[in-house]
Amino acid sequence: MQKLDEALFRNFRFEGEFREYEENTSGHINGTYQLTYQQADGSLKKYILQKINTTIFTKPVELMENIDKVTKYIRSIAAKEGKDPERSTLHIIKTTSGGLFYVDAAGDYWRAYNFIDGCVAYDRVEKPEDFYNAGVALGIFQKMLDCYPSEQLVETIENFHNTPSRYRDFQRAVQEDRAGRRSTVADEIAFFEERQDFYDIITKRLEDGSIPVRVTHNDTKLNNVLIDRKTDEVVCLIDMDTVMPGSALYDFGDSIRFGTNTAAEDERDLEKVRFDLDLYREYTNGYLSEMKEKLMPAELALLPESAILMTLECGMRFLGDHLNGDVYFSIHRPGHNLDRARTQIRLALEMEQNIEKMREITSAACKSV
Ligand code: ADP
Ligand code: GN1
Ligand code: MG
Repeated sequence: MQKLDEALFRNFRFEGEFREYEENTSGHINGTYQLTYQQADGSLKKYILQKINTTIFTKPVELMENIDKVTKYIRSIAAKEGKDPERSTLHIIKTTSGGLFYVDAAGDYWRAYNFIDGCVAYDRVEKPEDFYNAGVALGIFQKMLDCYPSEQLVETIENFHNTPSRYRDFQRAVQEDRAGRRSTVADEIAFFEERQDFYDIITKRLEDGSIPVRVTHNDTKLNNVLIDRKTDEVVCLIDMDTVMPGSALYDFGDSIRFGTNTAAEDERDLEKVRFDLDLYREYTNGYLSEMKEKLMPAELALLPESAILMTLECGMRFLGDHLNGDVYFSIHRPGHNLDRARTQIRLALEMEQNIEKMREITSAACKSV
């Protein structure tokens, strides 16, 4: 863990006296720290401080402008709907000079948010109702941003969910074999090669206009969803670095990828990794209770396939990173990215076997009131 200097914190408009900080290691990309400040009345107030991973997010200025625009917009809608704007989305804590981020002497970019208290971001579904509620929350999020002009947002990572482009990156990783691991993962590589004709199911429809470009979150896994510890209500979606123009199917598919897994994303015992069809039903019912009138028939028809696609895409990204020598996703043990890739393979296989049932569930959710 990087040791932080209190002097860094003084660059932000945090209220009170600094008391302590701790690291949160659940994300794979940014450095996340939870800071505690004591207020004059003795109460404690928390903040989130993050070091933006600028190797991955090469446009941190535009990224922060995106987040500023979208979070302000969500807060204004929440206020109109009588909801608490401060719990409806992230709120950037400005730097002492009024900026959206602080650049330190080493050139690292730091940003801060309000800490949304009393919440938990689960790494696995614990109660099916939570997953239903997460589906509702994604629907509300997409609906709120439905009228937001997507051209005002910068693509923070180009081709982020362009699966054919991800597959080309994967093929390059296989070819270059930078970490010398290719021969040990031949079966896993073959798995992704065998499915290459499937990878353009969303991009080709975005290109020919048969499905629309919307403002989407693009990283909707459950640990980017805050759930109230006491009421179990979904409070909001966090981790807004990839909010940009995309397809609603990316968000739905990625939520299913992560949440329907009966085990952790990095589980080593693959016997524990199953695709839970009941959880697919929960999320689909929740999501479509908000979005079924908004989505076009061509989008509704692709919901089950989008789950398989996002699982395959994530799997090839993990395996590609394993082949590249673990340069993208944070790892906490040797072979971590390979373990993650294997869970995605297992899940995608089970989804493929259940595709008809997934279609039935999706059609039923479209018909129900
Ligand atoms: P990464 O991009 O690395 O995934 P996240 O922005 O998702 O980073 O943050 C990592 C974790 O920190 C989240 O899963 C959540 O547990 C916690 N977290 C982040 N922002 C907040 C916030 N504003 N309030 C409460 N918890 C937060
Ligand atoms: C990363 O940032 P985090 O941990 O929420 C990744 C997602 C992957 C996910 C897999 C910017 O998400 O695309 O689906 O890991 N984010 C980025 O767990 O690459
Ligand atoms: Mg995250």
